[in-house]
Amino acid sequence: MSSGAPVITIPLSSPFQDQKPGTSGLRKSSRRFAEPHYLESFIEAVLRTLPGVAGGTLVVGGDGRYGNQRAIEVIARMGAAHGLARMVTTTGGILSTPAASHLIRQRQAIGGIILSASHNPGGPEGDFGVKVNGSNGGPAPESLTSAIHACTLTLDGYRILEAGAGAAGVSLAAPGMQTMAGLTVEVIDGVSDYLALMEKLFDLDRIAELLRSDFPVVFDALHAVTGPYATQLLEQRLGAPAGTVHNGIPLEDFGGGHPDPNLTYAHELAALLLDGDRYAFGAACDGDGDRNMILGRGCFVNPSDSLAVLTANASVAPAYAGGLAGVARSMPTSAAVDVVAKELGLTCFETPTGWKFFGNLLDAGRITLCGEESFGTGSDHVREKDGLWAVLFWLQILAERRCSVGEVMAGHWARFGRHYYSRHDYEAIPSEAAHGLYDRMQGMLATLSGEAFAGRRIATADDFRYADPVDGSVSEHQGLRLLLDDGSRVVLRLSGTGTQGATLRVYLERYEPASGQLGLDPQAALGDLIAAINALAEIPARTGMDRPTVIT
Ligand code: VG1
Ligand code: CO
Repeated sequence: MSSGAPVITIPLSSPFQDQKPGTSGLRKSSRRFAEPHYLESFIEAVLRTLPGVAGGTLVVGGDGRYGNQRAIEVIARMGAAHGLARMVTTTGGILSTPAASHLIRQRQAIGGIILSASHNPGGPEGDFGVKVNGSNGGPAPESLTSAIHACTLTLDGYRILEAGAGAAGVSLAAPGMQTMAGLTVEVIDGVSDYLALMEKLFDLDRIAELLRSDFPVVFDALHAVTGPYATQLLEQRLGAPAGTVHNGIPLEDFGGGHPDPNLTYAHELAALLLDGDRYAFGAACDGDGDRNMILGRGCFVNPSDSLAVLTANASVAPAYAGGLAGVARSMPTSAAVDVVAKELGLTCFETPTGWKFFGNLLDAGRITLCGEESFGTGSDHVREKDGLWAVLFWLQILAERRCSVGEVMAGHWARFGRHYYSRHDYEAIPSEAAHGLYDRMQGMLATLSGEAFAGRRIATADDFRYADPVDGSVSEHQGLRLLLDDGSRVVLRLSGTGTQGATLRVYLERYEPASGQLGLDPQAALGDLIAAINALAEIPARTGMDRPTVIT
């Protein structure tokens, strides 16, 4: 440490072990984070493991949830004790995940710490989280998270600048420079750099023209991080009327809501678009701003379809007019984008769930667009999924095509065929029941090939394994797949992001060619697959639930 200000080393009575290897951060209840030394222990492991901390620059911010500002203060004091040279943070500590990714890249930082539990509820009774990103701006790769995990197992103490020493604390009230012993704390406006990036990628003037025509839009920030971004972007830059952004003030408990943009948790927005006719376009993002939900009048865009539509229409956005290097989707995401990629002569990669698996492909220039079925879409402009980027991309397409969202979808299916798709989530089931169900299915896989299933035959039953085409690293056990002989699929996974019990995800998919029936209700179109997997995996009996908690 350069300054000689008092650093205290606090010994830990029991080493901190509560971190799963392979997860890009730590997501637990706020109560857990309030336990003495809990947050500090994890930050210690991060600061000991992340390369370049001494003398480096670190980006820190979060989605505004309860605990955000305290964590920024702790990271500053611990960063100072570890010889960090500069911490870049934002007014109010508000920084969306994609904006953080951009900032890390722009500032050539050693990485970032994003304080968020993403789409999980916040507040003293909700969840808190600490995500670690690397110097490419993306979620820490498995090699780094495993090293952080290993470090948490051997911690004997942590180093922190004594409160009151070197600085009274970090003030996040306004942009400016502060120092804390040898550490420079730079507080910036977290929104403007991100807006400048969007300005480069899209023709915002053209979108503004669309919004000035008879095209009313609504955006629900769910009282989470995108409020300030969306207000500046939609209402100030693009000229949408004041009030276009609903729930635009970030609150520590998200107003008691669940900041997850899906039909269940963003039901107010869904009702505006699906039951009313006031708006032509609606969108929402999650707690930390990396997810998006797109709605048209009477029309919900399935996220897997959204990735396919963006790929098929990429040339309307200036940033992608020159063509795409390739595309990627996570394994449980529907193959809608595969069909588009094939037609356009693009390579389409299939990765495990989680944005970190796109990182190498993006860094190597092998892909330009990528996405997940879980409302995540993004491109090589940052190394995270990006909710508002997806909203702008859709508006760019609509500004060019001058038609409704429903017409875009109908036109897409008429050209490429339709992948009927649904995800059924069984949330907060007792861990033993979930693992019992999953382990049983895993054990049965070898016997399932060739068996009859929902009037088809199972062509392949396997546990998805991914070999990274860039660095050759292998990730095993990424989800159970039943691939049927007509191209339909059922996939089972256990969530890695829940904090209560376990969450079982069942992914269902069936392809209907362009000449077939394109206007069915997805639940009806997938009815036989749903019944078959419920029976085979004994889902109702083993979960004790006769229907999923969330259906997408
Ligand atoms: C979920 C989604 C996954 C996504 C992850 C992080 O994981 O299914 O696609 O990458 O959340 O998203 P899981 O393991 O619960 O299925 V976020 O918005 O928390 O950064
Ligand atoms: Co998120």
